[in-house]
Amino acid sequence: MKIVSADFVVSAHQPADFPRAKLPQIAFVGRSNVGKSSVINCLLQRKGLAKTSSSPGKTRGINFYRINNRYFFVDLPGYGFAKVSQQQRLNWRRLIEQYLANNSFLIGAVQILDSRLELTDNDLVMLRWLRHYQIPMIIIATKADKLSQNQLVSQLERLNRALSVQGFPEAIPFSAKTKLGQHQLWKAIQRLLKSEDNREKS
Ligand SMILES: Nc1nc2c(ncn2[C@@H]2O[C@H](COP(=O)(O)OP(=O)(O)OP(=O)(O)O)[C@@H](O)[C@H]2O)c(=O)[nH]1
Ligand SMILES: [Mg+2]
Repeated sequence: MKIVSADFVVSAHQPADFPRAKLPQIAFVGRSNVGKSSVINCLLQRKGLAKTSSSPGKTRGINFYRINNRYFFVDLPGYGFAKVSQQQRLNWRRLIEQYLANNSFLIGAVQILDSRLELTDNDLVMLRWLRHYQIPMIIIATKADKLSQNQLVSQLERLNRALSVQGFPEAIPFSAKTKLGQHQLWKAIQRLLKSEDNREKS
């Protein structure tokens, strides 16, 4: 995909902040610090567009990026960060549900997992939300560069087994550092965008 433009639009803290442009949206979800912003920067080949940080909980609002004036990439705040108050957790939950529910522009979500870790309860809650709202999902297992080839193979097997037991699709191995999986992920995203184009035409 040729990226002609990629612009930060807004960091939404309430539904009134969501952009009104009638463009399809692809959301990026995952636990805090898993590498969501890095995946977006990697796909767009823009180093600092989505803010990344080694301290978790960096992305607090829902950040919208307009790509080629045709669609949005949407960076959701991460879940599972221990050092937040009960109130912040509730706010997070409400904002995400308000975003996911009845959003006809949301044509798909990229669920990001850490290739080194097991599927967490929070990951499962998120995946079930996506399924509940019938949002097509792409799953990736990032930070693959932190594993040896053998470790990656066995970790992926474990993750994919846990995912398939719950009826979810397999994870694409990914690394924002080495760009492993970048083309496969773009292809999957383009498939979603294309099916949206076809739906609009019909
Ligand atoms: N080695 C390696 N490090 C990565 C990769 N992806 C992200 N990181 C690092 O992991 C840390 C967190 O990355 P972010 O992209 O900020 O993660 P995030 O999910 O957006 O974090 P929050 O917005 O805080 O929830 C940063 O230090 C990144 O440099 C990867 O594929 N490989
Ligand atoms: Mg982030």
